[in-house]
Amino acid sequence: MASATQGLDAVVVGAGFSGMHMLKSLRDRLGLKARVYEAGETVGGTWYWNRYPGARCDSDSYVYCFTWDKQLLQEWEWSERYPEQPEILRYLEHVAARHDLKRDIQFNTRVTGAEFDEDANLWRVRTDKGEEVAARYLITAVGTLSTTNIPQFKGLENFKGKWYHTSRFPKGGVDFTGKRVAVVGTGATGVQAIPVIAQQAKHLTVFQRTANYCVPARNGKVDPEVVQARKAEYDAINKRVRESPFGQERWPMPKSVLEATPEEREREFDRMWDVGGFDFWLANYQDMLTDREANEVCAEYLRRKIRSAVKDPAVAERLIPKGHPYGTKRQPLDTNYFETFNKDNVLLVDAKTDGAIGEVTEKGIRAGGKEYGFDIIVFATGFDAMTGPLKALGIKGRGGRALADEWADGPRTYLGVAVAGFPNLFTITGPQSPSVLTNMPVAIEQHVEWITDCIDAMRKEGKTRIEATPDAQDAWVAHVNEAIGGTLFPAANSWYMGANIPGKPRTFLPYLGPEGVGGYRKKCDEIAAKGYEGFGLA
Ligand code: N01
Repeated sequence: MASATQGLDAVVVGAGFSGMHMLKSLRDRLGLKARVYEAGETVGGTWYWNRYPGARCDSDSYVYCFTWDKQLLQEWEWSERYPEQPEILRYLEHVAARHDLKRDIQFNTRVTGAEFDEDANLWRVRTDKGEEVAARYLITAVGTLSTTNIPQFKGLENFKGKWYHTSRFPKGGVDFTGKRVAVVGTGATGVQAIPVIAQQAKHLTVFQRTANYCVPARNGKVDPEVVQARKAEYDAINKRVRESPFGQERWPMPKSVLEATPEEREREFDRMWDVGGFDFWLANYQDMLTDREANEVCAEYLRRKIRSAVKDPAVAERLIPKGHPYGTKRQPLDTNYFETFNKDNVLLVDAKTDGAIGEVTEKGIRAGGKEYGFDIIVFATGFDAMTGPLKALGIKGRGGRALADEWADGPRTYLGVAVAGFPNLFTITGPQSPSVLTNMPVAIEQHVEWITDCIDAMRKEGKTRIEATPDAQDAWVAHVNEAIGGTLFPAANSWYMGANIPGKPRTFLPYLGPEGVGGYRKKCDEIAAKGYEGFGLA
C-alpha cells in the first residue's frame, strides 16, 4: 500500500549519521524502498553545518564512527584523537559513496509537513520543493542540536558589520585577520572557537553569560601502536562501548568522592586531568553528579585549575563558574581556552560583573551601558535542543494532532523513539532517550537497529501499524523525570533543561537511566522480546 503513490516504504528526514545508517538498514538489510530528504546539499548533518573555526569532535575518533562497516573500521585512518569537522565530513562522504547512499537521498530539500492519513495508514510528507509523497513509516533523523538559537537581541538588524551563528558559517570560512571580533557564548562551541579566533583576530571580545567548567581535550596524534591494538580488538571494544553507560570506554569509579582521602582524590583528579577528554566528567567518582558535597570537591579542583591558568586574578574569578554544580551543563573540552584570556588582544565581558548584553548597535554590542565596536559578531549561542528540530517538521498524527501542540509543555514520548497518537513514526535519538548524554553514534546505532528490527518483525507478522500506548508513554515520562530527579542536573540552567530558550518549558530533555545507554539498550531489547510491550500493533 505504501507503493500507492510513490512506491515508498519509508521517508527518512535528515542525512547525517542517523539518516545514513537508517537508509542503509532499511534498503540493504530489509530490502525496503526509502527516501531520505536532506536540507543540506550533501550528507553530514551536524558535520555539514558546523564549520566554525576549531570545530571538532569531543569524542575519541576510534569510537566516533559507524561500527556496522567492519572493513571500514580497519581501513579508515583518523588523523588525530579528535578529528576536525572537515575530516568527519570526509569520512561521511566516503561512507555515502562506498554504500551508494546518495541515490536515495534528495538534497537541498526540507520537509515542511507530515500528516498521518488514518484511512490509508500512510504518512503524507510534504517538502519545500512542492512534493508530496506517501510512505508507511516516517523516521526522523534530524539530530538533536540542529535548530539554531539566535537570540533576539534588540537592534541586530542595524549592525553594519557581519554576523554569523557558529552552525551556519559560510563555506570557505571567515577571515578574521585585522578584524575586531565578538564571540557571544561560552558553551562547548564557544570554548572550541574562541582560542582559534583569538589567534587570527586583531581583537577578540568574549561575551560570557555563564562561566563554564572546562577540561583539557588533549588532542593530538594517536600512537600508531595504540591504533593497531584497537583495530585488532574492535569487536570487544564495540561490545564494551555498547554496554557502557555513555557510549564510550568510560565508567564512573564505584566509590564516593567523600570516602577517598584528600591525597587519593588529588591523585585521581590529576590522572583524569592528564588523560583529558571526558574522563573527569564521565569516569569520576560515582556520586559526583548526585551529591552536592561530592560535586563541590570535584568543582573546587577545576576552580584551582582556572586560577592557575589565568594570570589576572580578577579575570580568573569571572571565569570561575558559580551557581551550578559541575557537570550539569555539557562538559566543554578545551585547548588553551583559559590561557587565551592571558592574551593582550582578548577581553572578557562577563554578564554578571560587567553587565549583560543590552542591544546590538550599528557599530557593535552595548553591554552594561558600554558600547563595544566590532567588524564581526559570532553567535556561539547554541540550539533549541532536541524538541526544536522535531517541532519544526509540522508533524500531525491521528486526528490531526500536531506534535508541536502535544509537546507544548515539554516532550512526551515512549522510550524517546515513539509518540502516542503518532503511529509508525520513529524519532532517532529523540527527546527522553539517552542521545546527547552518550557518544552520539552509539545512541544512533542502537535506535537504528531497534527500529529496523521492529519494522522487520512487523512485516514478518503482517502488521502495518505500530503506536505507543498512552499508558506506556505516561509511565516512561514519569520514569525519565524520576531518574533525573535523583541527580544534580535539574539545578542548572542548561539546554538539557530547555533553559536556554526563552519560554521553553523547563524539563529534562534526554534520558539518564541508571546504566545509561547500555541499560537503555537492554530495556528496549526486552520490550521488543515481549512483542513490543507498551505498543499497540495492528
Ligand atoms: O551551545 P550552548 P553550544 N545572551 O547552548 C550563551 C554540542 N557540541 O553550541 O550558559 C548571551 O551549550 C549561553 O549562555 P548560558 C554539545 O552537546 C558538540 O556551545 O545559557 N549569551 C552559552 O554560554 C554542546 O553542549 C561538539 O547562560 C547567550 C552559549 O551561549 C552543544 O553542542 C562540539 C544567550 C551557548 O552554549 C551546544 O553547544 C561543540 C543570550 N541571549 C558543541 N543565549 C562535539 O564535540 C545563549 N547564550 C560533537
